[in-house]
Amino acid sequence: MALERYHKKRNFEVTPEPKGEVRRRANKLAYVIQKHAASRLHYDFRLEWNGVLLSWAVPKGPSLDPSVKRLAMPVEDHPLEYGGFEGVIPEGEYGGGTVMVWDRGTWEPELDVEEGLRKGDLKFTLHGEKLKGSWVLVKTKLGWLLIKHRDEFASKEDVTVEHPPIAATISAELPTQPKMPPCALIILRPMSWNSGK
Ligand SMILES: [Mn+2]
Repeated sequence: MALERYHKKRNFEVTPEPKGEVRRRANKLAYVIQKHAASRLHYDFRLEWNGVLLSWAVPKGPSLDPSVKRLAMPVEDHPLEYGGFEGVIPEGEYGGGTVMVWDRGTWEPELDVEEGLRKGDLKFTLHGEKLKGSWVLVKTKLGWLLIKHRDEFASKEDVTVEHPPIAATISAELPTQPKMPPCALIILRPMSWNSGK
């Protein structure tokens, strides 16, 4: 695995994205999801393997509901440094738009990774802040599917919904104007003189 495709697609004199290199590490394997507001909003799902980040673009983002399958299109391997990248890729550049880290942590393969990738059936456990527990990436004719396995971290809650800060919720519930007293509802009509016609 290498980063040729990653390097070829980008002009590092223009984009703030890291150039990066293949870096094998002995510690835990990194996991990250970046929310990428490119021409189409998507979530970039990345798993460290063999010194790079294996990457899939998930248009709708992950679902905690095991009955929901989310399309995950494989994209080029990214350098490990990319996992910490947040910023704005200039318009007109590859992937132009805002990138922010949406979730991060570590992952553990549940079965042999090379065989899983070859067969198109990669089972793994995520230790993220938002995503936890057992997941699978399955290859189909249309692309890969990201699916949550049934465990204590499965839920019907939509994990991609941004919850507004508590203060904003409270102020939204407060009436913006004091209620009008009933007498103010009497409509005053201007007096008109009978002109005699
Ligand atoms: Mn992307």
